[in-house]
Amino acid sequence: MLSDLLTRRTVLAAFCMAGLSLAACEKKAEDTPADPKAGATNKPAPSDKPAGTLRVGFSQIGAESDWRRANTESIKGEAEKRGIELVFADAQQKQENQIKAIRSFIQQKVDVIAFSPVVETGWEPVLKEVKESGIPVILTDRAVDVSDQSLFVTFIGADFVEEGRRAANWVVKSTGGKAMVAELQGTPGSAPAIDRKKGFEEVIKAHPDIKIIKSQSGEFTRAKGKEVMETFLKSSEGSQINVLYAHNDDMALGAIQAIEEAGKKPGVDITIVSIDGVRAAFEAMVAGKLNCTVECNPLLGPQLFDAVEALSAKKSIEKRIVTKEGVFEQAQAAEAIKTRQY
Ligand code: GYE
Repeated sequence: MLSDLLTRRTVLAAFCMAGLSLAACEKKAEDTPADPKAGATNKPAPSDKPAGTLRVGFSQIGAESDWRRANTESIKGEAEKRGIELVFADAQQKQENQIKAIRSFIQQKVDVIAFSPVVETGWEPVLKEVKESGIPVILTDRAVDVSDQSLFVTFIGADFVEEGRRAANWVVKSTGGKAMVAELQGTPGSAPAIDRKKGFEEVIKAHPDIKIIKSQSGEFTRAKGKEVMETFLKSSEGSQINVLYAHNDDMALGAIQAIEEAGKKPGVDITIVSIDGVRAAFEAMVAGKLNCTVECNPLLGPQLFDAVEALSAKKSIEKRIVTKEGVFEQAQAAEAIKTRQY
């Protein structure tokens, strides 16, 4: 329809006036689709997205946990709701796949590149390439360790050190400051594994009777959490473990199975605290098998696309956007589960 075409052009003009980068506007102009029904003579569009539609490349880590799946759904759902075209790539836990995806987003000339970095280090070269292309980068969920902070516009996500502190404070409170702790760490080299360990250790330093006697990565998955907990329990210190600190709920849920198979009562013989606050963790708390979960909100879609839209409108955005989270104990689980969104 001619009116459609005019609307698209108006949107395009408004979009360009709003101050998106010149390159982006040129691309939008070039992408203005021909409308065969209106008998338009413009060249066929290289992409079938309507002019003015924002296109965002997003590189996701994978689907290792319930948290991650909720995060992916939030991002996909929010893009769809706002009419933003999302080019989504799943890296299957590999940094090299994320780097490839980011390079392909540069080639596709997306308007914004967003990603959740699997590990903290090793991003400088590819982020420099993105900077040269003029495409802004938004980090979601996990941070990167780079010396040049201009390589990304903002980092949206939780404060993982604080989550680790919260888990430790809960252990101090519930054990009276005396515990033999087994720790299941997240993906080696990832921001949440590094920071959740750091925050936890920072708090227990003041409590000499709380000791971490076992600590290993369970890679944020249920299967690995179960496997590593089995080896903890079978080790010579296995019978001393009376607290489990898992860097995410999925590993705690796997460990619960291992504890049961070893003939012990999770939540009773071994007190368990984990991080995320996914539905299955609340169910385990209602069943008395998990004692506490420290919330980490995966529903980052709205904040991500608020930032994308603010960028395209040349509005200034904060360098660090922190998500708000709580701590939930068994006694609150039955009530809280009713309103959980993930
Ligand atoms: O805690 C874990 C996931 O980066 C916060 O990654 C995220 C973590 C989350 O796999 O379940």
